[in-house]
Amino acid sequence: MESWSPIDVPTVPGRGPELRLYDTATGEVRPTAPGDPARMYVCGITPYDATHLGHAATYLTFDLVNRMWRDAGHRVAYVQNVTDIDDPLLERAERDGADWVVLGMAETALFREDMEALRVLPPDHFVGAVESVPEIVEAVEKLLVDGAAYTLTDGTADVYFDISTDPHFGSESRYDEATMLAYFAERGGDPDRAGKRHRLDPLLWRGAREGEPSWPSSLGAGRPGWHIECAAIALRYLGGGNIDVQGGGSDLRFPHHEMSAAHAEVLTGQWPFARHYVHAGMIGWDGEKMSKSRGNLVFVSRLRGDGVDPAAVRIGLLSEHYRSDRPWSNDLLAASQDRLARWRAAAAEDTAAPAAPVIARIRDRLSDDLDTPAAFAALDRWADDSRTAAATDRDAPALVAQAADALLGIPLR
Ligand code: 5CA
Ligand code: ZN
Repeated sequence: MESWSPIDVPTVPGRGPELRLYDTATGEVRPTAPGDPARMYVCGITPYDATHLGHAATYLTFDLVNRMWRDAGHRVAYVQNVTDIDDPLLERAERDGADWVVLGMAETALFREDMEALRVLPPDHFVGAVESVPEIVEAVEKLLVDGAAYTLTDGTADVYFDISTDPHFGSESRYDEATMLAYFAERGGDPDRAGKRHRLDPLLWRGAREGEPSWPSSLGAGRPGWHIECAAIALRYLGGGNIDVQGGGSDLRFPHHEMSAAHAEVLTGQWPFARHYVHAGMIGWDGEKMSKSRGNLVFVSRLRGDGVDPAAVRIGLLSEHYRSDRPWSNDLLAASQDRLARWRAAAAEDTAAPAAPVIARIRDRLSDDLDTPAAFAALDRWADDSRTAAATDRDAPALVAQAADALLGIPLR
């Protein structure tokens, strides 16, 4: 499907440092040392509702990865999916008496607008599950031929993945089996389904059911399972495994990223599927994780409609470290608007405090696992210093504005 419009990225003098990121699979902050191009897959939305601040925070995180790689001189290949067919979408359409296709298209269109407003660089390939059915079927066929998948014989023709065929199964999330089973049950899995070889085996292909959409295929009519969708799209559009970053929110650590990685590893024989598994923390509201199922949502589009500057939303969502679970609040928004105004006031002057130290500091802090709190603190100090006798540099207002835009996606002029 169509991605969103390109976003202008100013060039910053000099070259940025190599990005180091925390990897869930090793539990360490390690250099990313990407290939050429740097290859990143980030799990996209299930478009049954508008983009909320939790989604936004996750995509902003990976936007910083993209920006830091570019600043270090890398070309970046970025792929993101849209889960435009899955149970939650069908359930919402049913609840509202809507057509699931129309619902998915409308929410995806709104997501594009929100991402553009937040100055998130668009993925090179923005790919729906529906348009990927042929690749997904091909992947499931291969797993069946390789003996890594099996079809249930209960008349449903549902196809499952046999997790025991991946020798590295579990190495992404590093959870024990009891934890895996609990998350599997909670996040779309079916540990108690009769006829499976292992309770954790995930669905690859759901045979057609009365009243549900399905696509004809060599597997029989049906629709894709969730994890194979991301494995097939990533392998197709990033040209194979050993990608640099597989990203998403921390709720995808298990089962989704473990299962996608297992599918991709068995399909390609390459381990690991991703050199870094990167997970953003959960944004909360009123003391709970913001989630569509809980209904405690603050929508990006609502804030935009209220006239809130998306740059302030960006600051608010990144003012604590991306890996921490963190709350959104009206106070946080107000403080972020105030911060933005102070930075912009300094960038609007004829002279300001010198640019080089603050730009070096932003680059240094972001390259260390995206330490946005410290990068923002550097801008706070620069804006404060710019109101003192240190504000003598004529080039600084423009240079710092360029750097804030290029590295943080926050335009100051
Ligand atoms: N379509 C799948 C991924 S293939 C999916 O999880 N869709 S989603 O719409 O539920 O979430 C989209 C992205 O936002 C995922 O990366 C998810 O981890 C992230 N996300 C969801 N809720 C939050 C939250 N409260 N805070 C931060 N990130 C969140
Ligand atoms: Zn995914």
